[in-house]
Amino acid sequence: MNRRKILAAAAACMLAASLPAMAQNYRAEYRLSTVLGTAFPWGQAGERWAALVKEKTQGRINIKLYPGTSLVGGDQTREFTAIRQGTIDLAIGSTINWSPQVKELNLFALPFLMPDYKAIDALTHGEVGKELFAILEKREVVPLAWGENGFREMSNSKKDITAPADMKGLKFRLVGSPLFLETFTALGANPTQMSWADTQAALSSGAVDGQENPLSVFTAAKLATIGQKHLTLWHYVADPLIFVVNKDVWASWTPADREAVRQAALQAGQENVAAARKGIAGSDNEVLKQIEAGGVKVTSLTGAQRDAFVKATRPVYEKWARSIGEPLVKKAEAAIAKR
Ligand code: X2X
Repeated sequence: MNRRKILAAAAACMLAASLPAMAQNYRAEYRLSTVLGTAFPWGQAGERWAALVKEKTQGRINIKLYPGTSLVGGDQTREFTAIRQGTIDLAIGSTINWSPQVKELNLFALPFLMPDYKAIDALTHGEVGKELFAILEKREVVPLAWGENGFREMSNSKKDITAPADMKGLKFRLVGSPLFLETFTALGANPTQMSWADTQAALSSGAVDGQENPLSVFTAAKLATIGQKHLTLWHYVADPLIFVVNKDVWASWTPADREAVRQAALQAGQENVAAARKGIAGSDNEVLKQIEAGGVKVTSLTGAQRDAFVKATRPVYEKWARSIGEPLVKKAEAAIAKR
């Protein structure tokens, strides 16, 4: 080796030694899974999380967004398993899609548990949220922050729905655990499980008559243009989103970088909740106006009409409360009563 080469090698050694030891194991890219893309608040949250992480880690952690749950071929109910197995490094996932593997996440899908946004917040920001994060940790993923998909409203191509009897025989596309199928069956409908990837085609062709999703999804996916002209605001369930990292990936980062990823998730999560509620919550009903302008008949339920849906689904609620765990459900009910 000549003198120049020796000096260059020594300089390279010094540079390597000056980097945090772990940084040498960092990958060029980390894969972030979401169901919805950047036309939706959910996908935007993924983009934002990635950008904030890049900024806060000075580019040491480079995250690429894979929307459409493409890392599991669009099969969103397999996402949680793929995070555990390491096919997915990070995810922003709906409680619905992970509920087949984490039964406690069915909590948010108990029909009519959460009457309003304060009720969602009372769970995610309180003891219940902490307990659910502890459960996820035991399942070997690292939960960092809450986001929101939203209250799921029901639409269909056939008729206005104000009572369970109106749902009789209508084919609804649903996703998630059997709790959803049981809820719609109890209401007299004809539900079928299908991933989001297949839903728009099934609605277009008339293979199914209806679906249930938050209004932000209804508008961004332009469901009114594929025949979904009847919308019932019943707020029967809401799905929060959870920001997580695979446990081994998390362990491979320096403590300072982990903290940066956590802070980025908290910030992106907060912005995501605001975006998911924009034009929908409180006095701001811009989104509803837009939907009506698109020729959709929007039906709000009276208290008595809503009670009929609550009553019809109560046996499903009680059955699933046992499966989720009575103490957790009681804790959630108490937090909501106190909100
Ligand atoms: O598939 C759906 O309905 C969606 C996009 O809302 C979820 O991933 C739960």
